[in-house]
Amino acid sequence: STRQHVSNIQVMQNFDRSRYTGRWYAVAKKDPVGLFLLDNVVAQFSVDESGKMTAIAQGRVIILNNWEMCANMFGTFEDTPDPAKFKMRYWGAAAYLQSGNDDHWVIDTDYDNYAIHYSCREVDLDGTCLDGYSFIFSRHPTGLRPEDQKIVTDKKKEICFLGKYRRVSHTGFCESS
Ligand code: FEN
Repeated sequence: STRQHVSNIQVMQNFDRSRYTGRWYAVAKKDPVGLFLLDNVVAQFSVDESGKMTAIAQGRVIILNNWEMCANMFGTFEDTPDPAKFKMRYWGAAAYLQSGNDDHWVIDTDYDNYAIHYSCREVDLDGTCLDGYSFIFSRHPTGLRPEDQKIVTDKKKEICFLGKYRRVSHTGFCESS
């Protein structure tokens, strides 16, 4: 398959942020280089009265001395001319969690069942993505519906992350905290 320029990646047409609000369970993820969320990742998107999108995310992390924690992360989104492309500023509730600024693109979603998120952190000289991450989200804690799996596989190919995803397990680790 041909390598894709990040600038040529197709994103969701006419993205509707209000239909995207609510809870999304990560069912698979492609990790970036460096610190990230391990598993039990759940995201909750909101849109405030002025139309600004925000989100909170939880996920399991292992900090120093193999200490398991549930990380609470916050994100605020800056709009861009493309309604499906955002700049996300993120930080953690705890000081040991890394903060940053990432692209946040919605590649595809039907709003009711699945969503494919993409973030390239570093673009190579040839225009391809050198370091990035992606989440496959489901509205259902049990995972993707069989009818959505082909759509998701096709999109993973288009963003050149096919074969780089790991399943995200949900063990209830973050539900008590
Ligand atoms: C996203 C959508 C909803 C909102 C947000 C999202 C992104 C979350 C990110 C999390 C990063 C986590 C980090 C963890 C960390 C896309 C789900 C906000 C980008 C960076 C450790 C691990 C071990 C340690 C210290 C810190 O910092 N983890 O010793």
